[in-house]
Amino acid sequence: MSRSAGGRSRIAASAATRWLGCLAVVLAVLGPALTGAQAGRVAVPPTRVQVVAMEYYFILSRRSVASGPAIVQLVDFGQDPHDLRLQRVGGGRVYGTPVVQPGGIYDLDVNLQPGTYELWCSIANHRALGMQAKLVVRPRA
Ligand SMILES: [Cu+2]
Repeated sequence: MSRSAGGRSRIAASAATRWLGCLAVVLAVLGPALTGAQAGRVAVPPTRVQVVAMEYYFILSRRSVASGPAIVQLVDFGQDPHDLRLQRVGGGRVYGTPVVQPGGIYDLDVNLQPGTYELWCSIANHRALGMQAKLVVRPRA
C-alpha cells in the first residue's frame, strides 16, 4: 500500500516536473515580449487629437493636450487635398503628414514637448487662406 502510494506520487512528481519545464520554456520565449509590451503601454499612453480639414480652416477636437507621445489624426472633410504640418513655437522638429485626399484620414505619430504648437496646411496658399491653428501642450502631470 505504501509502495503503491509512493509509486503514484513519483509519477505525479515527474508529470509536474515536465509541466513546469514546459512552462519555463514558454515563459523564456514569451517573457521578454510580454514585459516589453506592458512597459510600453504602462509608461506613457499616447494622447489623441483630431484635426478636421476644410476649405480653408482646421477644427481641432481639443485645444490642449498633455506632453509626450500623441497621435494627431488629420481628417479631410473638404473638397480639396490637404496636409498638416506641426511645429512648436520657438523651434524644433517639424512634423508632417503626406497629402490627404478628400474623405481621407492619416494618423501622425508625434512626441509633443510642453509649449504652443502651430499647425498649418502646407499646400499652395492654404495657410494664408486660414488653414492654421494652435495647440497648447501642457507638461504631463
Ligand atoms: Cu490645405
